[in-house]
Amino acid sequence: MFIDEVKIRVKAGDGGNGCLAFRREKFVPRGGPSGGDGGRGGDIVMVASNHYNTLLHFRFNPEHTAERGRHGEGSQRTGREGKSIDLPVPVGTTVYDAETGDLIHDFTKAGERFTIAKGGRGGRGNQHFATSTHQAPTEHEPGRPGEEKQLKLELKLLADVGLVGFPNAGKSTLISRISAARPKIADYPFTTLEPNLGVVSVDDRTLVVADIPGLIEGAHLGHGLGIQFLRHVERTKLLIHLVDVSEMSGRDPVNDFHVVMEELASFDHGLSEKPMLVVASKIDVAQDPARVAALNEAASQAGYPFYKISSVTSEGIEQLKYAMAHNIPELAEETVER
Ligand SMILES: Nc1nc2c(ncn2[C@@H]2O[C@H](COP(=O)(O)OP(=O)(O)OP(=O)(O)O)[C@@H](O)[C@H]2O)c(=O)[nH]1
Ligand SMILES: [Mg+2]
Repeated sequence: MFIDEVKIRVKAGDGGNGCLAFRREKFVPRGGPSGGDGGRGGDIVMVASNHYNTLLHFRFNPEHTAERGRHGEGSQRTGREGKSIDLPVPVGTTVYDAETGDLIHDFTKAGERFTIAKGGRGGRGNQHFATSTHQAPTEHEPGRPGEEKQLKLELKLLADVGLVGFPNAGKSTLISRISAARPKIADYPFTTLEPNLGVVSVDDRTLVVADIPGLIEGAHLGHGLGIQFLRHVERTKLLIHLVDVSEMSGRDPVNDFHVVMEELASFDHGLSEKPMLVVASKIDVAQDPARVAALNEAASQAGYPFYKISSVTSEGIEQLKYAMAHNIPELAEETVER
């Protein structure tokens, strides 16, 4: 469930052919063989990048071919080399040969480069085949084919954003709204028993959002499903704290907010210091604006930005998506660069 997987095909460029040519020049009586070599084909190089956190970009684009080398020409001209291609992959990507299942490479740090398919060598032109007894060689080599491989890429997904809140707060409904994930949603607490991950696109960026089982008072003592699932959001860069502001919950939103904050603090592991957006959910069925205002006030006092959404009418969903992207440091930086 936490593994993103994609199959791709890569084909490095073929080498150019060696040329068969003889020098023919005015006033040079016996021109020798002059066929140049073919150029090398381009390589396919994978480069680990921090700018990608999923393999989604390969899903839309599973075939990559590098340019072939140009053929050699007369007058000993070597063909131009084919251009190599860089394929960015997220740090943490593991590459397997899709046919044999063998591990080819594991990308562990940003900037790491690995040539996954080598371009073919160019063929030699006839100029190389001349010897003292063989002065007019007609031999010339074809270029070698570039390597071609079927690859399987795997990436253990780490969530960028964690959804926390009471059971039934609408966490799974939200993730199903903003991503392709289709977790179970139901009108009772503890519908989600295992974390779900969704990949959310904001402009041309992607972020991974984790939906985890709800927390209740005393979760750190093992009440409800406990706080064990919080380890799945421990390494996220941002938390979204959903608070049901409808009357249906039968509880006070401000109280819910504090209860969850205390459970996060009990789990510790830096969760209470993480950037957080406080989000009032089910705003479409919230009758009493005072409850929403009170939650807004509590969030501001604690220093967190506040948003209001309805996953049913879509109110506030786009704003929340952009707020997520802007509150994740690397993503925000890139948005500025563009
Ligand atoms: N009216 C309305 N209902 C919503 C909204 N979001 C969620 N719900 C309903 O609230 C109920 C609970 O939603 P879930 O998404 O399962 O809640 P959850 O937070 O994932 O709950 P657990 O997995 O049990 O922790 C479902 O009946 C949803 O249809 C909303 O924006 N408006
Ligand atoms: Mg759920």
